[in-house]
Amino acid sequence: MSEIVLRIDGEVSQPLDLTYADFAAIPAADQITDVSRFHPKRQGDGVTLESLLARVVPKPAATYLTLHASADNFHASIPLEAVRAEGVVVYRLAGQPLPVKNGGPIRFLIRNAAACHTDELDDCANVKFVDRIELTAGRGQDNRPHDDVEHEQLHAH
Ligand SMILES: Nc1nc2c(c(=O)[nH]1)N[C@H]1C(S)=C(S)[C@@H](COP(=O)(O)O)O[C@H]1N2
Ligand SMILES: [Mo]
Repeated sequence: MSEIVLRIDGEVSQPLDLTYADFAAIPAADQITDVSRFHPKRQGDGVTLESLLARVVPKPAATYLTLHASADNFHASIPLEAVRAEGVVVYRLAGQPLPVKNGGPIRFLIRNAAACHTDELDDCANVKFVDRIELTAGRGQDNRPHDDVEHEQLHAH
């Protein structure tokens, strides 16, 4: 529980490393319990993206939020203003760290994600196993599938 599970860096005033205990200590007003209320097929508790951004203080140059999952080399980069109020960082399930089978230890979720590859804020940007959130000046690394064929190949893994 003292292991760093997420780093937030890039175009920020104050980079931040977070452990499970750090997430659990975030004030109740910023906690989002039971994400299945808005994503029926996903489970767990999280915190608002906004509460984490308030701590790192994005620089004016930061225009994209780039999500990195080094576990499987998956990346998504989405416009910061569009995702600011919609992002949830899921870290816990039933009082324990979010299991890998649920996309843990950290999973990003967009409250009202669009269908896959129909929008920048799509279901494909709900990155599992996120270990780094990088604020970038312009679009950063992004290898989300572009079409149905690529998408099926990814889901076949
Ligand atoms: N790390 C990682 N996150 C990922 C993916 C992936 O392959 N690796 N697939 C994305 C895609 S294309 C979709 S549609 C959703 C699927 O989420 P689910 O497994 O909860 O249904 O996760 C997204 N997050
Ligand atoms: Mo997807």
